[in-house]
Amino acid sequence: MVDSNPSTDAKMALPQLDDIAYTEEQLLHWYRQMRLIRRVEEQAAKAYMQKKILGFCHLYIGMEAVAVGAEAALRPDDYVVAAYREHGQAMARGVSARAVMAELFGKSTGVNKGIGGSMHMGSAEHNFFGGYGIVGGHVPLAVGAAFAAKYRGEDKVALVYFGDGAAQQGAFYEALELAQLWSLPVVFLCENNFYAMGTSLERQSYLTDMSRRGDGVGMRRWQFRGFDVVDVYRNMMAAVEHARSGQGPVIVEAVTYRYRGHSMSDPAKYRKEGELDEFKAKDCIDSAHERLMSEFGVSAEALEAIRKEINAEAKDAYDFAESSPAADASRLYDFTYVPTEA
Ligand SMILES: Cc1ncc(C[n+]2csc(CCOP(=O)(O)OP(=O)(O)O)c2C)c(N)n1
Ligand SMILES: [Mg+2]
Repeated sequence: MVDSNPSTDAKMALPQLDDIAYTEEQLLHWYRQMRLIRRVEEQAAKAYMQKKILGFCHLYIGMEAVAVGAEAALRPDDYVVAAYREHGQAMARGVSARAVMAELFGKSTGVNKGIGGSMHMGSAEHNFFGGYGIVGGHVPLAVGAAFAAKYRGEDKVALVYFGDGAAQQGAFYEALELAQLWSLPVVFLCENNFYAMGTSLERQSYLTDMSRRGDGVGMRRWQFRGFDVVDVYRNMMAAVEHARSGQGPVIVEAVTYRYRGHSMSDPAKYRKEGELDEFKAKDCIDSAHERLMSEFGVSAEALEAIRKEINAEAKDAYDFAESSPAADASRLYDFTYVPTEA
């Protein structure tokens, strides 16, 4: 599915990644994070079916390695902007499972006091600016954040997640152009999961290597596989280093796949036969599990203990959300433009 090497141009040569090391401790942390994100979303799916969660709800199941690997390459003071499939991205940034679940339930203990909901999770404390439901509309926000960092002389980067569908939007192209023109520290991270709602990549885009969107503005770019957290980490380390070192923006594309439909109301009948199984065979949790055992000698029992611990944490988040008080509708406008005391 991944296109062949995009370019032989020296400026565009692929980075050398094999030397980027990681420790057992890091990989264990990523494994836990991916498991937690998945389990929280499985619980959310259950709650949705029971009508405990209402409205839109887009799950990230299958794509966890992308957010976890990307986050591992960032610093807490960097900026992150996301679209509407962002529960996992918020958790990878450090927002708690409780705060995410309570937000999904529309409870006052949620990360945005239950007023934002599934598509609008944000946390200033974590420099996590979005959740946005307007496809592609959030991409320029990262350019603004990166401009602020550069203007203030800070060495922060702004990372923006966007889908293959979002890469067709005008706002996206404008953002790329300005970031490149002003050499801003932005990492544009395309999560190419092969579908924009029910429309397959081939039906919506002439080019299927979305990183090539950078060619039109001369931006450093490459594509990589997003199924293994170590692969993602290495590629994102190179991308973030490029942006942080003052060489300007970079656009990278993680090839990934969502196991569920676009949203909870989508049975995903448009998939090709066998496609889902083909991608499940590359599952990011399974591959981290294998790496932990084969590279670091972690025992199957130790990993099973982690699984149980994480399941308990997700259950705790569910119970916490269920027993929390509902969002206070009278405060609907309090948090829209300016911070208001809690
Ligand atoms: C401006 C705009 N146009 C259309 C929509 C309807 N819409 C919601 S999600 C979506 C598909 C986006 O796909 P992609 O960017 O690949 O993200 P994914 O859902 O795969 O994560 C569309 C067209 C929207 N929300 N905003
Ligand atoms: Mg998509």
